[in-house]
Amino acid sequence: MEFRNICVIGLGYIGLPTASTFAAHGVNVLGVDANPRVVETLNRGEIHIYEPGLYDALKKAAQSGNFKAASQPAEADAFLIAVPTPFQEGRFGEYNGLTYKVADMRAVTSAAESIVPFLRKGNLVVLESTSPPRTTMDLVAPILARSGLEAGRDFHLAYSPERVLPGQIMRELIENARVIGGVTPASAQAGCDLYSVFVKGKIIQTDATTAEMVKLMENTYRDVNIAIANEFSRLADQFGVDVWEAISIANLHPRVKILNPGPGVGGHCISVDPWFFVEAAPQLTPLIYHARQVNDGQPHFAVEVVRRALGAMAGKKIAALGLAYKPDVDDLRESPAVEVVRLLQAEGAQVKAWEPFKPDASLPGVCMASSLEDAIAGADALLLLVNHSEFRKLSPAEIALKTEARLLVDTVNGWERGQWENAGFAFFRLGDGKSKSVTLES
Ligand code: SAJ
Repeated sequence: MEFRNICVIGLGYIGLPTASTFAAHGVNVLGVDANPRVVETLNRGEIHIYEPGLYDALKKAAQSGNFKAASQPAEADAFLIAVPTPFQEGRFGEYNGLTYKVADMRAVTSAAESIVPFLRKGNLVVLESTSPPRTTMDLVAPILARSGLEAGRDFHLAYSPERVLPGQIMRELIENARVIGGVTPASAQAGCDLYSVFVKGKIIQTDATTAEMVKLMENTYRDVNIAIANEFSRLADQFGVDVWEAISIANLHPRVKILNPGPGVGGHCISVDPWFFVEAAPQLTPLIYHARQVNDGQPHFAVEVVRRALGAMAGKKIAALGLAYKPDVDDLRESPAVEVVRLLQAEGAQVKAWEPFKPDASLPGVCMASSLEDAIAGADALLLLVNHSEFRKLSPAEIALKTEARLLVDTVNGWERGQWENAGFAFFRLGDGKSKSVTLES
């Protein structure tokens, strides 16, 4: 199949890079977003999110005339749905006394509904949003059937998850292997024809539900593996062992690859997607459930480390460095760093947060600093929450001149103990049992 015009619904972290990559490869793309501010920003030639390389790609796409943003879809050869699938705020499911988070599929539902008036025979519709198993068959196909056309017979329908890593999206979109699950083999083939426009990695065709499950399995696998690293950090702390050293030694084993502990697991993918399995089959997912519990509990462990370093928290001034959910991105969604800040404030600490990738972030109850200097100047302690490259490069001696703080807590293993101790700082690190022997509280 050939695709001249496509419509990408949802212009966020996945939809926008995908739209601009198609446009850069000569496809005429209409980008659709429900938020009028996003549409207006993009049509002005500006951009509402940060992702390395995205701004330049979009600029080129707009200059070539291949990209335009709008609030409503229009007729096209293919429709891509790349909208968020978060979990529902404040709503939980229950199984055997355990509560679990449930998916909020409203954005997928309304994106599918918005396509109905424009769907024509021979079109292709692809769902990219990470979704609970069977969403393509049981949610999207019935909505599209309201057009009077049947998926697999009159038009093609496929599920093709994005699997790109924020921070490296523009490269991974092209280079990663891509799975395409069709409601029929012909639908998978149509999806393959579409993505072949730019994908250089292997394209694997399968059925829609397998593709949905592949995506959830990947992120669940990572979540469970981070959970064990986080659990190791608590154990190491208990036994006076430096978990970072222990992990680096264990990882010399040819069949061991332990991930990094930290203040928790955030973002809109790994901290959300495993719940889709739990919601779909709570009786089958005790491991997945408990891994989520471990990772969601990790900000409390980070706070415990801070408490140990600072003693009573009331009135203590803490400079929190980083709020993003992981290094070198501007995304604050489900960020464990934000959770740590909130927990510290609940204990009476006065936290000032500096996030270089989103200095103008506005989070209820969180006091934002205007610069690194502003955050650290009058602080009692520095708290490293995100391993941003620019934090790793800080010079301890220079920082010592800019702050009254002589104590720091590193939750991400971003800093060298010796360097900071030489500059006069008492050094505490999450999962580093060696910090236990230092007691500053009088
Ligand atoms: N994290 C750790 N320790 C680690 C690795 C990560 O605590 O060793 C934390 C991060 O700090 C962050 C969270 O986990 O808070 C998730 O970060 P990530 O880099 O593991 O993953 P994401 O959410 O940015 O992207 C993931 C990727 N999935 C996998 O690696 C299996 C990506 O390929 C997916 O496309 C993406 O989810 C998605 O959109 O689903």
